[in-house]
Amino acid sequence: MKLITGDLSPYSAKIRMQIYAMGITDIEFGLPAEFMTGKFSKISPIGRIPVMEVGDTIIPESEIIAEYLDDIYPEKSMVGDTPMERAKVRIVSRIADIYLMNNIFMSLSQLMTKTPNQGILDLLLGQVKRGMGALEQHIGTGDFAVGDKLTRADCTLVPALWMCQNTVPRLGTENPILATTKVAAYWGEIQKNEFADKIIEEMKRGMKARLDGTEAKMRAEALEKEKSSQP
Ligand SMILES: N[C@@H](CCC(=O)N[C@@H](CS)C(=O)NCC(=O)O)C(=O)O
Repeated sequence: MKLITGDLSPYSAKIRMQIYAMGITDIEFGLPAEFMTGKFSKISPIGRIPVMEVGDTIIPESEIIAEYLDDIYPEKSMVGDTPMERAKVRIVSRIADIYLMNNIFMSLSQLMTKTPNQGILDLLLGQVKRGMGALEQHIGTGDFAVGDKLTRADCTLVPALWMCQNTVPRLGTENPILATTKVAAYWGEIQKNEFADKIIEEMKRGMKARLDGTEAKMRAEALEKEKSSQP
């Protein structure tokens, strides 16, 4: 199996954290040139990472990949032990994916425009704050997001909260974690977890590559290679 993944991609980081925590060691990681040249929909019609390649089949969407890993390694499954625990894990994971990460991601597009649209930012970051409020109600009070052990809820939340902390202030809005109590306590604690720490370091590496121009250079090289290979 091969995971198409990027260091800074929070949806990819979520799957990497699950793979590390489940102790799966035979999945290859990579990012094809097509992702950098804007042609990734040739590989996966949705055009986004992560994607899991299993033989000739591709599985897009982080939540589907997460479920697939749990299904093929049921003895290591990270979705919880009882129907109620599984429901709670899925709720937290869904809040992180849909209400936090998706809105943050869309708002980041405004950083790439010369004149950011404040209306768009207000709408999307308002939704992030609302999602954070919901998370504050649903998250547990122990060291983990749900129950007393690491689950997929943590794998989704760690990259989502890292994105909240490290990108939302760049959009002119206070880090929404600061307005919470339970989420803030959880965030302080979960960063000590070895698998959380590992993906946070990878995301930092991705952020550095974005900011210092390494990523742009790789994209330019990939585009150049594509151009020179055309007849
Ligand atoms: N719902 C998707 C979202 C994936 C997503 O948005 N990935 C970003 C990187 S974190 C991406 O590939 N963006 C490229 C694009 O939008 O063209 C999932 O859960 O996997």
